[in-house]
Amino acid sequence: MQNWEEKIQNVSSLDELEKVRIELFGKKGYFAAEFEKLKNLPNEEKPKVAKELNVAKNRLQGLLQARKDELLAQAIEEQLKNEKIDVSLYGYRASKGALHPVKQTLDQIIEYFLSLNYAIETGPLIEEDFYNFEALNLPKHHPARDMQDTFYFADGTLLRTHTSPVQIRTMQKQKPPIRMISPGAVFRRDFDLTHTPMFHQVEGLVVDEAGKVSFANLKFILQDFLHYMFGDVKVRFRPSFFPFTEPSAEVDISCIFCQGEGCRVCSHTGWLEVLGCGMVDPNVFEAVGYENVSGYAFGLGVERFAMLLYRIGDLRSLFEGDLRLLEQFK
Ligand code: 2U9
Repeated sequence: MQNWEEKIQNVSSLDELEKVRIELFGKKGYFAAEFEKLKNLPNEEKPKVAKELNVAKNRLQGLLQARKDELLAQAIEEQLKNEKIDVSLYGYRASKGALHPVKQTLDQIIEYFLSLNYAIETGPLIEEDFYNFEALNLPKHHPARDMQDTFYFADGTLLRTHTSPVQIRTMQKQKPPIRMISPGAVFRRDFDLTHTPMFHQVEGLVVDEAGKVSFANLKFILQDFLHYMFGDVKVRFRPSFFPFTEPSAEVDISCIFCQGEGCRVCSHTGWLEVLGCGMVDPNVFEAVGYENVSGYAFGLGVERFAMLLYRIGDLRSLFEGDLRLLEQFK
C-alpha cells in the first residue's frame, strides 16, 4: 500500500496520474485482481480481507483525487505565469475608414433630389442597342455609336455609355408623371487626364402632361441644385446640342478656384462646365409610346463634381485606390 501512496505522490503530470489510476482501478488493475482473489479464500476470512481492501481502495481514491486537484491548481498557476499580459503596453489603434470622395459626392447629389421627392431608379450595366441608342434618338450610323466610343460584346449588347437607358426602361413600365434620377456607372473607350473608361453619372428626368413642365422649371431646379452643391456661384446656360433633348443647353458655374477671375483650371474663361440639359426630344417620347407630354432631362458626371468639390487635379487618382488620397477625405 505504501508503494501505491508513494507512486501517487510522485507523479508529476495529470497524464501520469491517469496511468496510475488505471493501474489501480481499471478492469485489469490492482483492485480488480485483489477482489478476484477473494474467491479462493476460506469463507470465514473473506469479510475481513474484503473490508481491508475496501478501506485501502477508498483511501487511495481520496489520495488520487487530492493529487489531481493539486496538479490542476499547479497547471493553472503555470498558465497564469506564462500568459501574463502587460496591460500597460501600447496597443495598435484600428484606423478609421472613409467614404471615397466619389461616393461622398454621389450621396450629396442624391440627397438634393431626394429632398425634392425624385425617385432613384437603376438598371443593368450591360444594355441593348435599343435602350442605349435607338430609343434616345441616336439612329444607326450616329457617330456616338462608334466602336471607338463604345464597348461592344460579340452578341451586339454593350456596356451602357450613359444612364439614359434607365429612363427609357422607367418610362416603359410607368405612366407619367415621372420625376426621377438615375445614378450609376457608365463606360466609354476613353482614357486620359480627364477621362476614365468607367465613370459615374447622375441623370434626371421629369415628365408630365404637355405644358406642365417647362425649360423655366428646369433652369430653376438646376440653379438651386448648383447652389446647394457649390455654394455662392454664378450659373449660366449656353445653347448646345444633344440628340435626346431639344432645345438643349450646357450649364456653367463661375470658376470656384478664381471666383471668375480666370485661372488655369477654367482655361482663363472664368467658367466651369458642369451639366448638360434640355427638353426631352419628341422622338424619345415616341419611342416609348408617350403622347401629349412634355419633359426635361439633365446629366452630369460625378467624378467631375468630386474633382471640383475636393480640388483633385488628376481624375485618374480617384481610381488608384491609394490610401494617401483617401486618407484626406475622412
Ligand atoms: C432621356 C432623355 C434625355 C440626359 C442628358 C445630358 C444632357 C448631358 C453629360 C454630362 C456630362 C454626360 O457625364 S457626362 O459626360 N450629359 O450633357 N444628359 S441631357 O438626357 C436624357 C436622358 C434620358 C430618356
